[in-house]
Amino acid sequence: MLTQVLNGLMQRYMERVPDVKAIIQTMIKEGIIPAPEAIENDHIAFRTMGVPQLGMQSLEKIFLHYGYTKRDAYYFREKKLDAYWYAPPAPHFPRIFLSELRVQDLSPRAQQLITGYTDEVKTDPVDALNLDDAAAVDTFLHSGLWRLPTLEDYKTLAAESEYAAWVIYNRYYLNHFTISVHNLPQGYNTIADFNDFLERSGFTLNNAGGKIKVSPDGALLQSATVANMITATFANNENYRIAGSYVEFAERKALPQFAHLPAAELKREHRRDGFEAGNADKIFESTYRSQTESK
Ligand code: OOG
Ligand code: NI
Repeated sequence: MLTQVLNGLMQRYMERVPDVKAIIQTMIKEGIIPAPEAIENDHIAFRTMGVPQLGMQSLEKIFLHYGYTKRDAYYFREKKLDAYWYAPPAPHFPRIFLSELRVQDLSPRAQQLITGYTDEVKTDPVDALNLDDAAAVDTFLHSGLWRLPTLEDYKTLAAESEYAAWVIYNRYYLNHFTISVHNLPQGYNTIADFNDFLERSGFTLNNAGGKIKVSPDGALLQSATVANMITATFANNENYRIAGSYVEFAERKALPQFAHLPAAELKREHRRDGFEAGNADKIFESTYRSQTESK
């Protein structure tokens, strides 16, 4: 079942990203929510390497199998990324945001470094999975895919693409989950108010392009924490602190034709859906050194 796959992802993510539990605990202490289950997960996100046997075309098969629908495409020229979002089979499931490194756009040296790892995966690994077996899917999403990178390769990649370095080590670990703020109590139900609460509570927000990322239509507002650092063990047992994952926050306003509805009647289908390239471009930087080093 989809629920089992999502729970497995969330469990590992919570173990790796201290901010997740800390934010949830602080929300409960502040009386914003009664229990963790009250959090509405707007979306989750993964990063992938754009090589023929992997990338979005491979990972998306899992979620298409569980009833997700592929929606809009996004392109990030500067960061050399492509992305899609996927609508869930029912509104209580999170949306999914998948992105992919345009490996062919990198320097020959970086391409060679990446394929030196990804070539270990000979054929699309998702094709070998029994997708009905949620336990197998869960195990797959937390398997290494390729050998542990060397620290030197990680650093070489990071100098050219921070996204590439993140994926070569973190692979399919959940990149973030997203707390939906618009249904929270007054005082916390806008991104501006929620950011104030987070900063007051000691969390550090990504400030790339400003702490609040706003879509041109003004209806999708997002913010994110700066990624938590993890002690990564590279090949030859070398340890180094690198960016792990982060937490995102989203406020979706009612679409103009539903703006007259009382707040209590607003359902997911009445609100701004999808994503926004301009917002996403800055949110990616939550794992970039420009953000993690200013923390
Ligand atoms: C994804 C960044 C974009 C959004 O909601 O637009 C994003 C990432 O950092 O991999 O999450
Ligand atoms: Ni996101």
